[in-house]
Amino acid sequence: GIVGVIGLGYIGLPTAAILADHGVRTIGMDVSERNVAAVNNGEVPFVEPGLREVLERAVNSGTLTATTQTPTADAYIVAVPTPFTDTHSADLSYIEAAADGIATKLTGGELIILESTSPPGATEHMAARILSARPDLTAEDILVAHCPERVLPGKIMDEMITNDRIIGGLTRRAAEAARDLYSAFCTGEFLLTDARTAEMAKLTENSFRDVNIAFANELSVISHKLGIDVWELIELANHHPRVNILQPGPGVGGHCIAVDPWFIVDAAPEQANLIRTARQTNDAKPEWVLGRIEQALEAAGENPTVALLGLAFKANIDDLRESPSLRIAEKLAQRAPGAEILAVEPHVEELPRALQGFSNVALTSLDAALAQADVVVLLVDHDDFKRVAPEVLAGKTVIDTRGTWR
Ligand code: SAJ
Repeated sequence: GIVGVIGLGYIGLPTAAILADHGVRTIGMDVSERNVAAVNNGEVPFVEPGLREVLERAVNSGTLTATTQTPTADAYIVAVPTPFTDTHSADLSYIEAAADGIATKLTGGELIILESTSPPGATEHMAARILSARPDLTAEDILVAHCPERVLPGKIMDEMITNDRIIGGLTRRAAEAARDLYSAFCTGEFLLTDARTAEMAKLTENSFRDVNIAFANELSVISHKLGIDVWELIELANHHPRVNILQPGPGVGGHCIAVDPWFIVDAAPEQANLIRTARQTNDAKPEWVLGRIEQALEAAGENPTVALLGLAFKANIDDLRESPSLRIAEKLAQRAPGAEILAVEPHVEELPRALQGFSNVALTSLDAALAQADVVVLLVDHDDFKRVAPEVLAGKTVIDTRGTWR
């Protein structure tokens, strides 16, 4: 059968490429004409190691094509964004738009899989929306399941094949049909459950990580106050057989860990206290880092130059979504008009939009920034930055938010 993948972003495109590379006729759909044209040329519109080769192979062999219209297919995989609104609730409008498009194509018997990270109940909502657009169909005529994606950006091409998959069906039959589809390429274990539990499982995984990082970030603030090296502290504590603390940093970014816990808070506001506090702790970390930078700039005298190393939300990727580093750069540009800010981000070619229009900010090479800076702030532990020799930093004020240079 034909698989239609709705949304060709960080998850949908690798999914479509891997399916097609395993011989499944796949049609990818995206609202962006630019992305669709890129994909049809075998080009990846973002950075993900290993994706280009697989995409090229799939496009050249003719098993993958892309279009801006919802395709007619036997199975659909919905991988569209679920951003959150100003009030921290999930914005389901992209899922609804995908459902509306799919509804026009159904003849009965199709499998529809929601992969987008979703608040509890979203899969039922999607199915209800499809059925209300198609009163000629009943719930038994469509197979609907939620299979949350849990691949790690930067390692997507491996993890998509090897990770275990949670498959939550609205019915048992839907879960089994989804399992059959994923078995075309996935070598991990298939864990069948209901849709709500699957939705919550994904949110729980990311909240687990958020809470643990919040613990590390709180420790770093406490350690700074007490004159303790937090990285040594955590390393020592982690020698205990039952302790495994994550790493502090300038805050938590990305489109998942910084977002998903809010869906749990929104679903159970009275009960989700620890999860909310962790989110707030991590969200407050950039402001704490900014305070330290401002102090260093004050001590550096008139018109200081500050190098900000890294704008991405984590190491070795170009993804700027919800990036604490980018937020720090933007706020510093506003608050320190007298300072010269040299931003270094080897994975982007031009200054991100959030930083354009500030006359005190420039995107420069690592070497140029290090040569000129009075204050050096390491925000992202990109491999390029790990190689900086200690002599180059001598005489400068260094704020290492990741413990990379200790
Ligand atoms: N971070 C720290 N300290 C750490 C680990 C991470 O500060 O010890 C920061 C990172 O710098 C980054 C943020 O947390 O700003 C998130 O990075 P990440 O590498 O933890 O996770 P993501 O957002 O790239 O991907 C996560 C993964 N979830 C889990 O590991 C539980 C991934 O498996 C999910 O598929 C993905 O979210 C998603 O799409 O939900």
